[in-house]
Amino acid sequence: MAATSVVVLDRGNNTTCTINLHGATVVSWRVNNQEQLFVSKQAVFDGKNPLEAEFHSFFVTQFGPWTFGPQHGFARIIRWNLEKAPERLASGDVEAIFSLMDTDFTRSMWNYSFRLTYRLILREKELHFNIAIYNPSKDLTFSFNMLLHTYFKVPDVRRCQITGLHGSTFVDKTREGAMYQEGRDVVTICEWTDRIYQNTPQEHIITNVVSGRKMRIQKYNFPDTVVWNPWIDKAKEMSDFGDDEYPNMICIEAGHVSSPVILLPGTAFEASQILQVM
Ligand code: TA6
Repeated sequence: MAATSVVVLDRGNNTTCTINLHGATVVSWRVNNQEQLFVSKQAVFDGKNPLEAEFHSFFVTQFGPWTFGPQHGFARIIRWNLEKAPERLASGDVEAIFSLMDTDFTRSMWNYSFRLTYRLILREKELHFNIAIYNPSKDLTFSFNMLLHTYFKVPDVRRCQITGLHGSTFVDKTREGAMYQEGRDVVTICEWTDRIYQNTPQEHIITNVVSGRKMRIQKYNFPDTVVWNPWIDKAKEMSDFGDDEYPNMICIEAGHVSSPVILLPGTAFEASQILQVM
């Protein structure tokens, strides 16, 4: 019998978080039975492709196209290990831990030894992520990018406002990577948007998510924030994203992508993100 590929954290009160071990991808986060994350109806759960148009993947080693392996790196196309099955903490919160190590497959694309640990805690209205990558080598330094690809479910992306971007420099991938400075206090989306904001503050708030509520994103050791929505034409080009689904998602990603993380032998890098329904 095939080993289970889905792990559920259940906090009670219809508050759950479901992780597919393929890419350690969070495919559902329900708070009081309300889904907070966007999953495309076209998402392919075949255990091979990234669970695109879902919620959250790790792009260790590379953000974007990559000469030596798949777009956005390999961590989202590999089955992770369940290091610690969901366990209720004294606080009532539920914790699970996932891990990934180098294999012949990862070494065929990126010839380094690494240990990646990802800890998830489900609280009443919050989801906590903590990611640590360790370089066990005695003499080799490696560098990588890391990004949490977070797709929030929204009734209408045109009504969402994003705080915390004012004054930040951004790379606009829709304009051949031209660089600008954000002049708006709150950012809205009304066309194809694909931007890497650099050195952003630790907190962003998105308004008008599910049920008209706000979502707070707090990030630590992730200096960048990516804002993406494919809009209609780009959505049509994607096989795993419905043509008419773009109004119902907003992708706000905490990452370390403008510059690589450089990890010396025997050292570790840690970063975290807290999502909170307000
Ligand atoms: O994070 C933004 C982005 O890199 C966009 O440029 C767009 O390509 C999106 O991610 C989706 O990428 P994917 O490979 O998952 O289809």
